[in-house]
Amino acid sequence: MPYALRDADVANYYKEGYIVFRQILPTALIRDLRRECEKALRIARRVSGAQAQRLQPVQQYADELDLRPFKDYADLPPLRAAIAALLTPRHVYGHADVCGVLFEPEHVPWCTDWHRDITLESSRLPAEDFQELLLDWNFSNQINCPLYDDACTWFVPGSHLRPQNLPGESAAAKQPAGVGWATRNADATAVDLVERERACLNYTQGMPGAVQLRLHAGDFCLYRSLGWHIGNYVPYMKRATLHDKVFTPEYEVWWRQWIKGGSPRWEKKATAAV
Ligand SMILES: O=C(O)CCC(=O)C(=O)O
Ligand SMILES: [Fe+2]
Repeated sequence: MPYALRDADVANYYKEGYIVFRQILPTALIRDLRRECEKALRIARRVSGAQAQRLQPVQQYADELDLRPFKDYADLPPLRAAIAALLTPRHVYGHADVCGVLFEPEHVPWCTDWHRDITLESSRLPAEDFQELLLDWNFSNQINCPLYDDACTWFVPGSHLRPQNLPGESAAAKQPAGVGWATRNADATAVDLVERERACLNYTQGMPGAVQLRLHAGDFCLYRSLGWHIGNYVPYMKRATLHDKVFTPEYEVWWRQWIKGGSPRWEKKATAAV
């Protein structure tokens, strides 16, 4: 049965910048993915240490993981249909060399900085091109698809439409001591874990207009990652959340050049809807 997507849901995605397809993964697929993600967690901690946030792309570890469930996720008909209905049939997720998994830290709570994944500065684009790109719906559609209940991600609805930050957003994004990416690898014996958890929560909650994305196992959340967002993590809440992107062919070309450090131009006409 196709996933029921109402016009109001589509309109809301454009306005708010995020949407959740509730319980769209079948239980058998969740089970298979959990099994492989258990292995992926061990790999992530081996490769990046106890505080590892992710393993991405999972394809890189094909010799240790069974990638079939990830392929099943990428091919899932109701999911493909829901994305086609929300965006267009040209929007495709589940690229094997992009899809990864987000995990909980082993010992110490931490949060990322409040951030936008791409800004005028990091886009390396002229201001007018960045403006085009910001308003282009093919751009910066990111996925969090949890295999366990997951309330780590917070998002500021509507912020994806604003090229300029509001003064309160810029102020709230400044990290006080002890929170943010830079403090991820704190020594578990040297920090008070409860104080650390509280500091991360206060910082996370301090962003005006932020909402906590409360996701359940098998939900699929799509969000415009050029809007303000954060991940806030505690070691006692298990996390294995597929982390992925939706590409059009044109956006994929742009993104692959940009992520390698290039400065590709953004051609608006090349991305027009068909
Ligand atoms: O953990 C999350 O859900 C968000 C992670 C994130 O925004 C990032 O690593 O850029
Ligand atoms: Fe991010």
